[in-house]
Parts: sequence; structure tokens; C-alpha cells
Amino acid sequence: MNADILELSQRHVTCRTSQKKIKWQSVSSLEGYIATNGTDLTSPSSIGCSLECQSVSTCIAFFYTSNQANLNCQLHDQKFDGTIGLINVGNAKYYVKQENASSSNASYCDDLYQNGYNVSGVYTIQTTDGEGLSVRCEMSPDTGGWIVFQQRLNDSDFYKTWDEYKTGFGDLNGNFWLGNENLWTLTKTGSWKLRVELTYGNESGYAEYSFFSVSDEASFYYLSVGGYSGNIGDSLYLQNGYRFSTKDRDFDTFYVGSCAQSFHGAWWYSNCHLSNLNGEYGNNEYGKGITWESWKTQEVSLTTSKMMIKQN
Ligand SMILES: [Ca+2]
Repeated sequence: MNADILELSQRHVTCRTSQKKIKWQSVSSLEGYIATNGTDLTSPSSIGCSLECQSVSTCIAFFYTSNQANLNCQLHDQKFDGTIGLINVGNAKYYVKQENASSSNASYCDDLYQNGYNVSGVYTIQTTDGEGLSVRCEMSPDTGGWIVFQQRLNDSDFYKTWDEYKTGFGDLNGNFWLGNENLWTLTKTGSWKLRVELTYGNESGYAEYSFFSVSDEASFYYLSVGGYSGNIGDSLYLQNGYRFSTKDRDFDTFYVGSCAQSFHGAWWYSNCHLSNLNGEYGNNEYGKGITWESWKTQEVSLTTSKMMIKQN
């Protein structure tokens, strides 16, 4: 299955009825295809087609095709799941109903994994806010279904500002931080666990935590983490309960200086750190590199780092 097939665009059509607001989200990568088993209608616009779908209680998705020969509105009682027979009709758009936000409508990497998607890559998930969010899903056979929020694969600049860490930066197929605001949005509901995977040369190790969450910006994205298991030791406990700090926003408890500046990173620094996974790539000076003290000490900058979350 091509990971791109679930890529949702941010575009949507919003319709309002007397009772509720319904948001339609288009699945742009399915443009040019149409499912074969829907109910066909003729509608002059995608808005009209969405209203047709709204009027049918079982309709949860529709294809709308507009070209000179064809104004086709096709209603569906199930979401496209990649197994329906498809014919290429050109210029079709597929819309999925996004009902009012509730936890039951959220879909995360694990839902995709449980439904047979086993290729790691970029997917669009639905948060409990009802918004589509592009994330990297780790789908490896034994530990699939994780939302990756930090990845260091090679030399990359992570000495970034508060606002950059807030919104996220980088390339979901390379080095990136998903963004503290996204971490808060994801972890504010439900119960989440954290998995940290590190490598040094050919060695690899992991740490898993049975609970993980990040607070909102008003409380400086403080970290709640615990319930360690793994084979590299727990180098996060000293950061538990502390606020996020960056080179330009110092919320640590090191009162005579900035941990972020001293250790060239951005982290939940206390009176600094036992781990510094957003540190400087390749820097083996004490505490400044990508470090995990209980595994390779503070004087070894690790080769790769990956941090990811999954709902319990
Ligand atoms: Ca300080």
C-alpha cells in the first residue's frame, strides 16, 4: 500500500445545517480515481454533492467529478480503504466527512497500523480537534503504530527558537521536530506512551515509558513522563515535570544561566539534563551533543535518535 494514498490535504468544504457543522476533508492524492460501488447522482458543485451526502444518513464520503462531460456526485457509506476497485475518471475529488470533534473520531498511526498499513512514512491523522495533521508513522512489523515526533538521522541543526519548536520544523522524511503545540494537542486527551530509539554506530537501544504528555504553551509545555522499561537506562526522569526551554526562552531551574545555550539544545531542562536529544549533532563535548547519559555518557553524541508516541 502506498503511504501517500492516505495523504489528506488541508483543504476542506464546510457546510452548516441547523443542527451541526460538518466539515468535509478532501483526499487529494486520490484525484483521478473513483470508486465503483457508490450511488451516482448529478450535482453541479462539490458543495451540492456534500449536501446530497448530508441528506443521506448513511453517507460518510463522496466522490465529486467535474469536467465538461461529467458532473458526477457519487455517495458512499464507507470510507475508501484502498481495496475498493477503482477506475480512473480524471479530475475527481474524494471527500470524507469530519464530524464534530470527539475522541472516537480521532485516528492515529496505530489505527492505520491495525488496519494493515505497515509501511513507515508520512500519513495524515485526525486529532481530537478534528483537524488533519501530517505526521510520520513508524510501522515496523514488531513495534508499529507510533507517531514519530522527533527524528535525527544525520547532521542537522536543532538549535532553534521557541517558536520553531512550538510549530515544528524539518522534513518528516528526514530530521524533524513535530512541534510542541502538536504534542500538546495529541497528548491532552487519552493516555499515551513514549518510545525512544537510539543508535550509536551499529549499536541500538530503546527506552519506553508507560505514560507521556506535554502541557500547553501557557504552562510552557512541561513534560510528564514515567514508567520506564528498556535497555539503555532512564535518562528522562530528571526532566520529568520540567518546562521546555530553548535558546531564546529560559524556563529551566539553572538560575545562573541557560541550559539550552550551555548545551546547545532545546529540552525539558531542569538544573540541566541527563539527556539532550535535540543537542548538537556530532558534538562530543560534555552534554552538548545528542546524549543519553545512562547509555553512552554525556561525552558521546549519538548517531540517530527517534522519539515517538502511541496511545495506551
Ligand atoms: Ca536558567
